[in-house]
Amino acid sequence: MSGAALIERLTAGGDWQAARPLGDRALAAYAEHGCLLLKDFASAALLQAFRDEAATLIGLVLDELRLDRAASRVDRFDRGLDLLLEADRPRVGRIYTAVRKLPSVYGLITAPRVWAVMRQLMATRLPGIYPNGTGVRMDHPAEDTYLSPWHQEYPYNLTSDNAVTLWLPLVDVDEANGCLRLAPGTQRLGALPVRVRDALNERRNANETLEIDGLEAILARHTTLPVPAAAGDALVFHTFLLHRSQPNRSRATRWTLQARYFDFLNPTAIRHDWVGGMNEGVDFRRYHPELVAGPADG
Ligand SMILES: O=C(O)CCC(=O)C(=O)O
Repeated sequence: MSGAALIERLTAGGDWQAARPLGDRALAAYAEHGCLLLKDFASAALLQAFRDEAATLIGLVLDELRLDRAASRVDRFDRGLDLLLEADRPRVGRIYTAVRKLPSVYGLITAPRVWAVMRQLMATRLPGIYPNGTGVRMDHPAEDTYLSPWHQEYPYNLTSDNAVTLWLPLVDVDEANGCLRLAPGTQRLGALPVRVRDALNERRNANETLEIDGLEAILARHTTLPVPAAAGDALVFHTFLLHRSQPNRSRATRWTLQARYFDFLNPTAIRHDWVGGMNEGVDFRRYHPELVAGPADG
């Protein structure tokens, strides 16, 4: 299947207010490919609320640093963020930690439409959310340090092997600013063995903690494709689906929201007492010694 045909197959629209918004075609595509692109998923009001709230945070820090946003080269809700990046990069790191606490973020990730989709995708009546797996990424132009290499979500978040990530762009994403790259169908491989580099993320870069063993050979057997999306669309994908970041080569920050959901009724989740992963201080090796490949260094 061509990339365009595959994207078309993964794209789902619909009445997001309905109790069961996903139709049979979308559910079949998810079962086969492990991912879906939900068009116009987020409510416009919540998206706007996020932009207003983020603009407020940025404005407060600009004022504190006595920076004049009129000098900004960005003409968007995050006007002035470029000035903050130049003036005080560590401070922008603290804004990164703060934005996930905004009310609009909770509104977006706990909207009834999200729970409806999660109930359908996981075929469960009791989905849960993994609080430490919620975040708002700010990927800045030409800054590659925090880009995520190919990975599955499962070893980072554990909890349930029936689990879904919601990845929601807060600005349009494309090949220029780095939309997500997915390997559809790889969820069927199950949890892949990993080399453990920093089991508890003590070095504070989650992207350098685990490394999939034999990755090149796995990728050689699968199609991978970039998935451009508009602000307010949502990508939903299975916890075993291989995916990775792409660099931001545009002139503005790429803002995206991530939240992770799991099935409370899943046998693995029950056996493990719904325990989360490294963000909850849990060492993956304790729960999955069979998935640890090669000599461990961390
Ligand atoms: O947004 C990105 O660049 C990567 C995000 C990702 O891989 C994840 O949230 O698991």
